[in-house]
Amino acid sequence: MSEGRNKINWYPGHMAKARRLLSEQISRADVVVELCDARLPRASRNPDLIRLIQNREHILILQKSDLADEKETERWLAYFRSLGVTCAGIDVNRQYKQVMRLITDKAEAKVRQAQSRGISKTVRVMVVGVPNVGKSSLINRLNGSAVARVSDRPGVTRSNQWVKVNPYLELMDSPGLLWPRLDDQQAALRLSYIAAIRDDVQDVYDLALHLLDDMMEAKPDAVMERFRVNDASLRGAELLEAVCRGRGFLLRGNEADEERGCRVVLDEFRAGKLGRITLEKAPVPFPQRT
Ligand SMILES: Nc1nc2c(ncn2[C@@H]2O[C@H](COP(=O)(O)OP(=O)(O)OP(=O)(O)O)[C@@H](O)[C@H]2O)c(=O)[nH]1
Ligand SMILES: [Mg+2]
Repeated sequence: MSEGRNKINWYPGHMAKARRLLSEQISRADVVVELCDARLPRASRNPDLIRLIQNREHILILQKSDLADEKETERWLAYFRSLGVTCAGIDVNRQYKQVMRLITDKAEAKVRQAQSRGISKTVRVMVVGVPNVGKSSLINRLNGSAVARVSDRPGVTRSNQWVKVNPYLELMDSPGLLWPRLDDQQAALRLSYIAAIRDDVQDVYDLALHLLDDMMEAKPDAVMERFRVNDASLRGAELLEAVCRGRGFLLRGNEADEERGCRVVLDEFRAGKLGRITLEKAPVPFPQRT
C-alpha cells in the first residue's frame, strides 16, 4: 500500500495517561476480556495491550461479527485457538451470553481456590480494546442494564469504572486504547474505517482509496455491484474514478466528484451497505504438536 499524504497522528494526549492507569488496573484483574473488531482482527488488536495482558487469564472476543464474513470469522477463530487463545466471535446484542460462559470457565478455578481458604471471592473482569470496538455495549449487556455510555464515535468512555454485576462478579469498562507507534500507516488507516480513530485527523481521500482497495481484495463482487464498476482489476485512483462515474458523481466538465465519492465509500462501508465483509484474511492455523 502506498504511504498516505499525511502521517496520521493517532495517539491523543489523554491516552498516555489512560495507558498508565490501565496497566495498573490490569495487574489487579482476574480475567481480561480483549475485544477486537471481527472485520479487522489484526489491525484492531493493540500490540501494546497484548503485551500488558500477557501471562494473565485472557479471552479474545471478535465483536461485531454480525458485520463480518462468517466463514472468515471461523478461520480467524481457528487461527487464534491454534495459538492457545480462548476466543469467540459475537454480535453483542445476540451472543453476549457466550462471553459470560467463557468468563465463568476462566474464573471458576480462582473462585474455588478462594473458597477452599474460606474466602468468598469477587472475580474482577476488565474489558479492554481499541476505541469504538464495543466495550461499553458488552458491559451493558453482561450487566443486564445500561450502565456505560455507548456511541458510534471513538473516545466515548473516558474514565475506568467498576460495575458490580452480582456479588461474585465485577466488570470494569475502560477507555479505548490506541498505541503510540506511528510506523504502521496501514493499521492506522484500517482503524479509521471502523471509526476507532476520529475522521478529523485523516485525509479522507487516502482513507477512501485504501478502503476501496481493501474491499476490492475482500469482496470484489459486492464492490462492483454497489458502485457499478465493471473492471475487477482497477485499484487506487482509477478505482475511485470508476466509482464516481459508476454512481454518477460528476462535476461540471464531466470531471469525477472525488470528494463526494470518498465520503460515500466511507459512509456506505460503515453503514454495512456492502454486506458482511472481513478486510483481513486469517493466517493458516499454527501447526499443532502431536
Ligand atoms: N453491529 C454491531 N454493532 C456493535 C456491536 N457492539 C457494539 N456495536 C456498536 O459500536 C459502537 C461503539 O460501541 P461502544 O460500546 O460505545 O464502544 P466502546 O468500545 O465502548 O467505545 P469507546 O468508549 O469510545 O472506546 C456503537 O454504535 C454500538 O452500538 C456488535 O456486536 N455489532
Ligand atoms: Mg466505551
